[in-house]
Amino acid sequence: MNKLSWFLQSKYGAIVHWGLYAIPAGFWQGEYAPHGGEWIMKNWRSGIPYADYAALADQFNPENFDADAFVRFLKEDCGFRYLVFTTKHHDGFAMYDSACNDYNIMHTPYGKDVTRALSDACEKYGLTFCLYYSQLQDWADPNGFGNTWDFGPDQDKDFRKYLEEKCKPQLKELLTEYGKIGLIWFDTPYEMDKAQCQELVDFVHQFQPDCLINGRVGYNLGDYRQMGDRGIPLCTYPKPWEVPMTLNDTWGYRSDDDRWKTPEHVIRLLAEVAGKGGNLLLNIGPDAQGALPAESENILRTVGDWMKKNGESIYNTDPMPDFPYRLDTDFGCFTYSRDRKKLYMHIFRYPTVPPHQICVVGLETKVGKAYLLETGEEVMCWQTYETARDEHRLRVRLPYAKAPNALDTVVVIELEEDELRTQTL
Ligand code: FHN
Repeated sequence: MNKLSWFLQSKYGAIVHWGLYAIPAGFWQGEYAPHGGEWIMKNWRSGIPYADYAALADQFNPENFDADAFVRFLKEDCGFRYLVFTTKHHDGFAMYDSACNDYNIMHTPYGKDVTRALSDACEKYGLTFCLYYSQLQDWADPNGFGNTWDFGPDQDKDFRKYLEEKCKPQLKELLTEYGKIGLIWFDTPYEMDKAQCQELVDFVHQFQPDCLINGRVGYNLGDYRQMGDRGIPLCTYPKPWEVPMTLNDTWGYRSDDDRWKTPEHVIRLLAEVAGKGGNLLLNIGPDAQGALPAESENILRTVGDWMKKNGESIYNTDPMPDFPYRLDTDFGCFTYSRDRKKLYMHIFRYPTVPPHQICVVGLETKVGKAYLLETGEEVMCWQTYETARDEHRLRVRLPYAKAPNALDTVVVIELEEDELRTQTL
């Protein structure tokens, strides 16, 4: 099996940003920190001194965090297929038991290895466990990139020393002590040169040859393309890719960030991203106690309920060939089954006006029957070729005046040919 297979089939992953930054939650000494969240140490005024920020470790004590329940929720209630956990973000604090560097979770009142607890729970519930690791930025290390207020200009630092003394030893711990890792999620390679990035790729593969590496290892040396944060390509991108997406505006928890996306928004993103061939990596930012904000939990649960009934139209789908123009009005989008036998029509804007019909122009492939994915109820559909207009038209007539699922009603359209042909302009 191709080592990318699990990734391509997953389509929906969670990235969890959790670290010391969840304690200040966007406010330092009572003062609002612009672009706070996980960047608060760097973004508050001219930078929070390392000694002050590190003192947060003395307060970190999420006593009631239950990794088992957390992972069960992600897998069984939300429908995620993989979990990427921030084992070390740019602040340099390791959320695992690191023998090679004391700045880690074991030296907090909590004193337990959450990375191990999460990896064990992932194994138990069948969620692919993956690691986020900030390979260059490390605001706690004199030779890591980014902390210029404590350690001086970045160009004067000895990055080789950082690589050899912190980055590689920690990666080795993570790759040898936490079981099988689905993928390593590097971030912000910034000024690393290509040889250094390749060195990290080889280093990872030395311990786990099948571990995938995301594009942000640098220079496209990873196994798949990492789109920019919240960056969805306009067209289908036929090679493997993933887009990291926030649920509100920040990644790490901040108490005042209430710009939540709606469940509809997330479901529609999922369909759009899957249709364009990618994976949606949705962010979760637990608070300092490890609890999810209620809004976040509700959104994830609603999306998960939809996935339970309609997941077939997302998981294990293939990129859709691009249509030459936008389909009909703004009804929604298509996803395409990997066995090439079905098109899934995701209806976002349901035609409430009689005859409750959607007309798709430009599909040449012969279609068979159509039905509602959630109930199996057959839906009338027919194709015509209009000579004078030179248009292939597929009409789908929906049986109800009201959307059967207001979030996204999925109609399955069976295909009678293996190739999906669209009309060229
Ligand atoms: O700087 C980080 C940021 O904190 C967050 O982790 C995101 C997630 O994609 N990545 C970086 C910026 O691209």
